[in-house]
Amino acid sequence: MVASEQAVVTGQQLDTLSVNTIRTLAIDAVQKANSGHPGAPMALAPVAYTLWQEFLRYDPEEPNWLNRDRFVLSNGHASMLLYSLLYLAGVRRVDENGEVLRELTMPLEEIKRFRQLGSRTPGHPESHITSGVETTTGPLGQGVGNSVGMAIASRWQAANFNRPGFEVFDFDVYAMCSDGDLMEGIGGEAASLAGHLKLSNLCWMYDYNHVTLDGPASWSFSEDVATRFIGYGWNVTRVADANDLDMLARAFETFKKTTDRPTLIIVDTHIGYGSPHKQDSNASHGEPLGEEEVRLTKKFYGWPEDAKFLVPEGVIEHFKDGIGKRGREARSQWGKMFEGYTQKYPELAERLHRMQRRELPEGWDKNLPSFAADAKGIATRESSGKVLNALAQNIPWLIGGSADLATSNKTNLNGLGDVEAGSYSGRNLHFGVREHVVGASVNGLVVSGIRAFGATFFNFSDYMRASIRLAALSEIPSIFIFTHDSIGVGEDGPTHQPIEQLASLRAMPNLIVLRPGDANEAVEAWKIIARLQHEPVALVLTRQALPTLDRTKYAAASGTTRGAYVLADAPSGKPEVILIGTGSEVSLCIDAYEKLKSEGVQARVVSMPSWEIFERQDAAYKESVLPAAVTARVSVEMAATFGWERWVGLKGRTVGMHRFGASAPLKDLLKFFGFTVETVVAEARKAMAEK
Ligand SMILES: Cc1ncc(C[n+]2csc(CCOP(=O)(O)OP(=O)(O)O)c2C)c(N)n1
Ligand SMILES: [Mg+2]
Repeated sequence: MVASEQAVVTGQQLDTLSVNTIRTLAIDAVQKANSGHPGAPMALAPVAYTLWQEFLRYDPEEPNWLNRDRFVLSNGHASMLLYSLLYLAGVRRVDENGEVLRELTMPLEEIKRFRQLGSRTPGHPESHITSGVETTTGPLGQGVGNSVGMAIASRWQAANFNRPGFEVFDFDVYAMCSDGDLMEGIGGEAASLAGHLKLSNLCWMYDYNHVTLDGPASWSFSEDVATRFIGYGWNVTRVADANDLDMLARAFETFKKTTDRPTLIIVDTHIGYGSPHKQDSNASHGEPLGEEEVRLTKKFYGWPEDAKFLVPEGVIEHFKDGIGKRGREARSQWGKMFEGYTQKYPELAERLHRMQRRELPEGWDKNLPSFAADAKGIATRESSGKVLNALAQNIPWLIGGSADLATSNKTNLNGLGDVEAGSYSGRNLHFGVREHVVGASVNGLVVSGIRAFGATFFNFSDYMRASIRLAALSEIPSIFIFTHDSIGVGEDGPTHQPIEQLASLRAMPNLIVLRPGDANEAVEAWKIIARLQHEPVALVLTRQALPTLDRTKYAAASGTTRGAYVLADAPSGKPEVILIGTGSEVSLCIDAYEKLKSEGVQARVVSMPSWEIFERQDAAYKESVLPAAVTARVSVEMAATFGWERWVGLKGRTVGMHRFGASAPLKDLLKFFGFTVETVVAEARKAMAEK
């Protein structure tokens, strides 16, 4: 009796000690960096602690485990919370090849280097920098958006890989979030979609602290969040005191028991108004506490006031006995089951192996279409749709959907079923008119091993941009398909006609932008996309038909793989002028070229479906396509000309868009905006005259 009472007391003390270690590590790291947010990690420490220590099925020794529960810190400004957990739980580092190393992903030294150059503790969690970080967060709302994709991934993988007696996938997804995450529109889209899909494996923990950066949340946020989420079809539960570990545990148990809806746990926290002994002040919110405040706060926690980065004896062992032991047991049990699975279903196991390594299956490129020359031609959205369908036959984990435009985007995977509430095995996702969460959930699917794509009109890529950017930053191969790529849209008018989107996406580091010029370039584009492992792609396609070029007359479409290639050359091989086109303007360049040729001008046409890929080619190849000596160059693209100086040079000319478009039949727009053979020929002559 006495002994067990003793044990209870010790257990509670260790709980408190562990929670306060998370808090003080965050305080010290933020103070040392003199930058960052200590408030949220301090307040959320007990929530994260309870989750990790008691519930999260996660083996710190095997952070790659396929069926691990996922933890997403959507309020990425609380990064120190995650870094402290990774350190205290002893999570191992995983290298770029997916090998688990002996080394820890988060040694204490890295916490001491919080927010410093080259550290594994950047201001906001970055998954490609710090293994154990499941997804990059910081832009509020993106993490909760990712969590929906991850929860879909769990369900989809379960539906496709589990077999009787072999529960390979049943992982849960937990996302911590703040007022900002729920104020953001994307948070609403994500919650709406998750509720619709009845993702009962998804749990959000909302830090209801009544405060944002500028001041009390009440200045700008007064809706009843609980009622809103109930309206979305969520299960909503509340923990009135974040420090009540029993109540927190009960909330997580409620989540585990709920089988028909996602769960929102609203956790009342108060610390955000300042340090705990100074509840009326907002001064320190979102900023380091300051030395004096650090001292007082530590005193409040019963911590040695002068200790820095103190990890009391027993805390790390306590984590080992908690999440460590539970995680190891769960994973090793799973491992035994998976051995049997591998024996019985070697093909499925092999599939999972490849998915995890972002490899392609054997024969991934068989039966891809090729297109015969045809003057009338076919829109690249159509040709792309055909290639996508062929690839989907070969790559069983290629799945995706559109923001309610699949019929227009030609992204339906015919005959391959749908993902619906309660039935998750299909290959077509129906995102609804929710572009923001298309982007974020595609990223969540991709970090879960699925090759996912999302689609909409190119003009609305703006809505997805924040997610595209995170895919690029975190080096994941998300696929974004955009059709209706220019004023070629015609009658729908300027609200639907992209102008600056090409330039703006080309400005984004590590994003591949591909704008194929005809059906066969679209095939080549998809071959490039399929092989990407560390870069997302924006595939930019037309609504209107484009001629399918005669490749016996002009160069092969395989030149696409080099980003730009000589499609038609001057008969002498020594061009006086170079016309550079992308997408729908390639055939216009060809027509202008034929005209110039008939007039005795030595012209060359360069098709340039991807600036980024061309940039990477060696100098000799680039020189062979765009010889430095030929300064008479004309770019032709139905988009903002911003950036084309790079390729046409100071003496070059650009044919492009200098204003928003207009609502009219395409043939009138082409004439009005000067996308005609006459204009291109005239510009070519001007360029030649200037040299
Ligand atoms: C999309 C986006 N907008 C703005 C910010 C800058 N920012 C960081 S935290 C924050 C708000 C903080 O309030 P809350 O979300 O309630 O988090 P708390 O401070 O309570 O932890 C803002 C506006 C951001 N990170 N992401
Ligand atoms: Mg807040």
